[in-house]
Amino acid sequence: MNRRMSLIAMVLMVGLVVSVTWGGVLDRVGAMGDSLTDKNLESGYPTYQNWAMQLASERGVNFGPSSIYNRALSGATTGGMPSQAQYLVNYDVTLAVIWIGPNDLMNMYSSIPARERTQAQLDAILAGMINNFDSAVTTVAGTPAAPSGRKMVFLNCTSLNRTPAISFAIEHTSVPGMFVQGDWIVQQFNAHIRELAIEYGFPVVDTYQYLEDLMGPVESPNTYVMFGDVVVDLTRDIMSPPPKPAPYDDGYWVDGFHANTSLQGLVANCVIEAVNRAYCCDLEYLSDQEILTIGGGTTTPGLTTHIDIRDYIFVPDSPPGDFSCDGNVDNVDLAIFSSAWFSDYNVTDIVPYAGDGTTNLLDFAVLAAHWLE
Ligand SMILES: [Ca+2]
Ligand SMILES: [Ca+2]
Repeated sequence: MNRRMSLIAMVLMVGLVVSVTWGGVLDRVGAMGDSLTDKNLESGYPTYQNWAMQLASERGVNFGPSSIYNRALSGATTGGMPSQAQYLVNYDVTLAVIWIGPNDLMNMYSSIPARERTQAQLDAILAGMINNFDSAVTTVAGTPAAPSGRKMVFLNCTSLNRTPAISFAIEHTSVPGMFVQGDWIVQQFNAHIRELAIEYGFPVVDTYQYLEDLMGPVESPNTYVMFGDVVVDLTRDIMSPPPKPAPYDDGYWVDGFHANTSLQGLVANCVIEAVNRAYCCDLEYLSDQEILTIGGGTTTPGLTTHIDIRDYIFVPDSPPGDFSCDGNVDNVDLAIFSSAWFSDYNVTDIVPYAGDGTTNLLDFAVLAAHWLE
């Protein structure tokens, strides 16, 4: 009997029900960040909902009464994170999500003339960002050696240069190097966030690579992404948005910078994937049609599609098939799997993406492939 066959035999024999959860991690969820997470940005965008608002309204994630645990503020830099973190500690949140960085760069662009910027200044800005981020994380989560018990999800700084607004600026500036400098800072900052995540065992959503892949090659960027049969526009003619045919949705606000509801919905799914894998939660993904509905877009009745975001979530020591979230794929996971056999338990129904409604051999193949990792 080969390894897979013997595992199948074990699945059929093991009747033990094992339930391993990080109970309570979603009891009180806080958010730190800037306008990409700010809950008060609906004016002018009546159908807009960012990732946190979508998780609150569609999945009942508890951000507190009137989302008071969402402390994100439009315009905030990393400098605002320690105080946002202190709020979350005062509210005694169980989980804190942090997504910050772009405004530090925007401040640099506007405050230091591009031609006069020195490497020492770039280093100082980066060091400040890292210091602020670390301080916020320590406030919420303690240290790796002395953890507070609060969990976190890190979203790294997105690739600003790929937003339509900054792409437009890069094309038309006489000092394109200023944006190369900005990108250098972002990449160093993100590398630090990943190291910190490994130290703490927290998941990271790679919003930088997500936007890189979404926008495609720099020389010939993607102009749209499909949500089912709906064209989600990735361009923004900032001066005069052209009329678009239906079914159609805007990926960005008219500023060409802020992700609109559709793209924010994908970020919501990234956070769902992060908490599911890192903390054994079982939140269901938002379907593309659901996200379009939230954003007031056109949907196709009966059509349920999912854009696969799994590549953008990094969970330290978390091989696929680790249903118990302890870092190993072993008998504990097999017991969970076998007790879910042929059920619609979405923790074990991982193939195809977003599941097929059944824990079956497709899912078992993943467990078998990572057995004893
Ligand atoms: Ca396990
Ligand atoms: Ca399945």
